Amino acid sequence: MPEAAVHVASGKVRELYALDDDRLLLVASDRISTFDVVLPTEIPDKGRVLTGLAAFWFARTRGICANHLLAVRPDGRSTECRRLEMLPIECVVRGYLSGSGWKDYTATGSVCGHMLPAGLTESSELPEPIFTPATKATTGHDENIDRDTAAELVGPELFDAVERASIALYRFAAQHARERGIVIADTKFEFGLDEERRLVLGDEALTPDSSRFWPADEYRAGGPQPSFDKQYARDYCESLGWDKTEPGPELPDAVVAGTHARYVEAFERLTEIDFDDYLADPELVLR
Ligand code: PZK
Repeated sequence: MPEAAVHVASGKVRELYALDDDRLLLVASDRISTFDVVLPTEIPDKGRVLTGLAAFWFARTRGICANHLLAVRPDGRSTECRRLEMLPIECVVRGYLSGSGWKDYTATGSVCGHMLPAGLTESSELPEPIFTPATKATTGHDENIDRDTAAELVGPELFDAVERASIALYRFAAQHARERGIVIADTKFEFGLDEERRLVLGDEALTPDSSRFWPADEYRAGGPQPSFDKQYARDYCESLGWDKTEPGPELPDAVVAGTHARYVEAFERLTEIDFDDYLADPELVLR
């Protein structure tokens, strides 16, 4: 529990506290959501896996873009961050056609103003990764917006900067992951400005909660892909005939164990660090 930290916000599976005027504490819980519903059963270590992975990427992408990470706490699930003035757009990069990108493509042949080649199928790899900003919906789902709308929200020069940074971050991570058997189909970044109005990457980045991770050995365009981390939970929920409204179902022990193993596997493949070593010394991911 954070000492003398004031709770400032709750996400679906994370909490945000203020440490002082300049610093925030981001705490990742072990809660898991499927079909946008938080389940009553936790996945042990999930918050530590996501925190460690995000910190790993922050440490390795500082040369591409500055980020808000100041420290990883010994609990392995909390990070101290610089407080930023967050931009009002979600910075999504897509390397593959899935989710709302696939939906928009089937309806219009383009995604957020990017004209795409004809004949792509669901989960197709795109010729180049595309930047597809979205609004931050306070309730319900984020909505894709076109480039002009995004540029109006943040200004044209910041729009250019976040697009370039987002694409560069995605390219770096997607190549790193692909070499280790994981497809990062798409990902969402959130940026802010520091006191000098420099662009800084915030939030959590390049985790399975902020991205679509697919097992590369099962990748085949032409339909939906299994989720690297959440597929056991989704399959179990589907098998119940659950209507995907609150409350979600409890997960049986075998599904919890399988899901836990997949999170740990993603961590170990991407970081090349033994997860038990991370638990013993979380700062390992920063070296
Ligand atoms: C910030 N969120 C979303 C995340 C929540 C809510 N470095 C920063 N500076 C200022 N604000 C934020 C950040 C970051 N990151 C992020 N809201 C504000 C969020 C996690 C849990 F409840």
